[in-house]
Formats: sequence, structure tokens, C-alpha cells
Amino acid sequence: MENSKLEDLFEANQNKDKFQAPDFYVLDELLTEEHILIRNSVREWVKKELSPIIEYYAQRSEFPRHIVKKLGEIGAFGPQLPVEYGCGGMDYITYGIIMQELERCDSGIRSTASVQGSLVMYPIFKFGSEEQKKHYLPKLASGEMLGCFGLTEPDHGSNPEGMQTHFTDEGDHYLLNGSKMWISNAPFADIAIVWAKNEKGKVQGLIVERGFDGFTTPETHNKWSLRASATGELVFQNVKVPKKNLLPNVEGLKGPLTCLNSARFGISWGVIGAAMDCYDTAKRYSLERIQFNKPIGGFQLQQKKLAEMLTEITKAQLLAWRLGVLMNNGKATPAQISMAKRNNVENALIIARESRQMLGGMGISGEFSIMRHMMNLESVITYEGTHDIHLLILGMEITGLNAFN
Ligand code: TGC
Ligand code: FAD
Repeated sequence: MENSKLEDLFEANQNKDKFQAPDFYVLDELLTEEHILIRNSVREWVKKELSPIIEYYAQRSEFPRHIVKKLGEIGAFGPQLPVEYGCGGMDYITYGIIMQELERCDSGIRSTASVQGSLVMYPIFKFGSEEQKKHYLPKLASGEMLGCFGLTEPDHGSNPEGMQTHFTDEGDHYLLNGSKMWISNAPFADIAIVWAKNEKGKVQGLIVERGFDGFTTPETHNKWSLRASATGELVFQNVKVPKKNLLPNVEGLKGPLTCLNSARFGISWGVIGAAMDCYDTAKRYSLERIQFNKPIGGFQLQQKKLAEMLTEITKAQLLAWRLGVLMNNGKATPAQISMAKRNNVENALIIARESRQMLGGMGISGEFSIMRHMMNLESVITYEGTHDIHLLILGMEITGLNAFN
């Protein structure tokens, strides 16, 4: 978008975001001063820089590319990774808080940040060589580079073990063939973390750079969800990947699944932001909208909705906070992460649907954020493991029996 148009948008929509976060159980007492400071500064940044423009971009189904650098500046990329690589050196709760504040504005913006931090920087940090860490992490942290994560394929979504993308050892390089689909950030990414099978049929990670011959990233159009986030395919036709671009320290599906633990944790916090925004909007509307000569908030049916929303937000906050403590102590299990992702996304979606109803016809209008949140959350309940898959992970944890296949 032209700069002058962007400035007009900022001007027209400044100070319109009146968001006030619910904290019914005084959960701020569980946070440190640093957590609260970061939360408040990201919240203010979102109000000033994102809220005025997000609806415009979502309506046009366009990714606001200019925010990548800004997200880097506010420390939204890999805040939980070490300072020595240009990252934030903070804890997992800080990471969760930042995801919450970004998703309070839009799940697509949180997607951009969680893919970059958990699915691109984290695998390089965890499984990469020292040379890879030094080369890529500072640029990804600052937003100079944008990355994406390629696991899902056209025929293998919930079951990535079946992936067909593969590479062969050609002596001085690897030769990569195959394709990935539904990849967030793909159309604009400078690098892709690509999970592919080696000649032994074992999954390994490769860093594929834009510009490698035979590598293309066609954009996926016609989405009714995550419209302000760019989604695309990754297509590899005899792509020569230098040997130094292989992530040397992991083999097997546990590589990508370990990264997903971090990203799913971030989602369990992020969606609380979307839920809080819907609740806050519906609450304010219910006090202003008069029907039958009184505010609709005075009717019991509307109060039931608000009371249940606040209850579920509070429960989600407690779950996410406790999971953050377990993550900080290195004790969180994949099944605990699945429970929080599954529960919090489902409740955010229910809250979005209920609050949309509370606004009546206005609920479908872009004047309010609710319908956008609702449509975004339909993707969030599907990606990073569908609602069903997380239930099956929990089922297996409880019974010891695998119901996947
Ligand atoms: P299974 O045999 O159970 O496990 C294979 C190996 O992986 C290990 N493992 C894990 N390791 C770390 N963390 C986890 N959460 C792990 N889960 C399993 C496991 O111990 C084993 O290791 P080893 O050493 O014995 O080899 O695997 P399976 O093939 O039966 O599949 C299990 C299942 C279904 C749970 C898994 O495939 C799964 O989670 N499927 C869902 C796929 C998914 O989540 N895709 C997400 C794609 S990325 C994305 O959506 C990004 S959206 C980004 C955005 O925009 O925000
Ligand atoms: P399928 O696996 O085909 O599932 C279809 C249905 O069958 C679902 O309801 C599922 O729950 C159910 N099902 C599947 N297996 C079972 C079973 N064993 N038992 C019971 N029910 C089952 N992927 C990436 O790799 N990187 C990304 O950046 C990324 N970004 C995304 C962005 C968006 C907007 C979307 C929509 C998706 C993104 N994904 C990404 C892909 C996402 O992770 C997959 O869509 C998801 O894992 C589900 O895979 P699928 O779509 O192939 O559905």
C-alpha cells in the first residue's frame, strides 16, 4: 500500500480501539513486573500501530508486510530464545503474553510471529549448527528476514509421517523434490524450514532459501479466514540445497513435533487475546445498545452469555499461566500442551460466536472485530493439530492406547 494511504488510515482510526482486558481473578498477581511492563507496551503498540489498519488489510485479503520489521523491533520474534543470538532471553510466559496481545488484534498477525519464533527460529536454535544459528537467528529476530515452516502436504496433514517430500545426497549438495501446502508466511518468506525424508526414509529439516533454483511459493487465494496472513505452497523441483543447510541435530518426526510444542503453547495464550477482544466488545455494546427501552445488557439472556464468556476466559488464563510455568521449568508434556491448545481455541471460538450474536446485525460488520476473529479461529482450531487430533493425543495419554490408526 502507498505510504500516504497508510497514513490516512492511521489518522482516521487513531484512538478508536477502546479495549480493556478482563482480569476477573486478579491474575496479574501471578505475573512479574517485567511481564506486566511488556504486556502493557505491546498492548499500546497494537492499539496505535495495528488496530487502525487491520480491518483494511483483512478485507482486502492482504498481508501488511511493513509490520514484519516492526514486530522485530518490539521483540515479538523469538522472545524466549537467548540474547546471544539477538533474541529476547525471556521466559515462556513472556512469549505467551506477546502472542495474546497480538492475537487480541488478529490471529493472522499472531500467526506471523508464532511461525517465525517457534517454527523457524526455534528449530534453528534447537537443531541447527552454530554457524546456522549465528547466520540466521539475529536476522530473523530483527525482522530483516521472514521465515516459514513446511510440514503439511496436499495428501498428508494430520499424518505428517506419510510425507512424500524427499531429498537425495548428491555428493556436494542435496536434491530436494516435493511440495507443501497451507504454509503461513510462504509467499513472502526469505527462508523455509522444510521437513523432508532422507534416503533412509527418516524426516530431517532443511533450510531452503528464496532464490534457490526450482523453489517457488505460489500464494493460496480465496480464504475466508486469516485474510491478513499470507498463506501459500512450497514447491520443490530438483532444488539443489547446500549441505550446510541441513539441520544436523535431529532425525525423525520428533524434530517438527518438538517445534509444534512451542507453537501450540503460544496459541493457547494467543486465542485468549481474541476471546478477550470479543468479550470486551460485546460487553461494551450490551451497555450501549437499547432495545425495549433498556440496554440489552439488562436482559438475563445477554448476561448469561457474558457471565459464561468471562468464566471461560478466566479458566483459559489459568490453564495457560500454569502451562507457562511448566514450560519455564522444562516440565510441560505434549499432552498438557494439547489440552491447553484444544480447550482454549474451542472456547475462544464459542466466545466469538456468542459475542457476534450479541451484536445482532452489527456483529457481521467490519465496524467490529468479532466476525474477523470468529473466521480466523476456524483456522486456529485446525492448524497446529486439529481439535480431533489433540483429543486423540489426550486419549492416548489417558488410556495408553493409540486411536490414530
Ligand atoms: P508418533 O509415532 O507418536 O511419534 C513419532 C516420534 O515423534 C515423537 N513425538 C513428539 N516429540 C516431541 N513433541 C511431540 N509433541 C511429539 N509427539 C510425538 C515420538 O516420541 C516419536 O519419537 P521417536 O524418537 O520414537 O521416533 O507419531 P505419529 O506418526 O503416530 O503421529 C502422532 C501425531 C498424530 C500426534 C502427530 O503426527 C501430530 O501431531 N499430527 C498433527 C500434525 C500437525 O500438527 N501439523 C501442524 C503443521 S504446522 C502448522 O499447522 C503451523 S500453523 C502456523 C500458524 O500459522 O500459526
Ligand atoms: P486432514 O488431516 O485431512 O483432516 C481432515 C479431518 O479429518 C479433520 O477434521 C481431522 O481432525 C480428521 N482426522 C484426521 N485424522 C484423523 C484420525 N486419525 N481420527 C479422527 N479424525 C481424524 N501447515 C504447515 O506445515 N505450516 C504452516 O505454516 C501451516 N499454516 C496453516 C495456515 C492455515 C490458514 C491453515 C488452514 C493450515 C495451515 N497448516 C500449516 C496446515 C495445518 O496444520 C493442517 O491443515 C492441519 O494439520 C490438518 O491437516 P489437513 O488440513 O490435511 O486435514
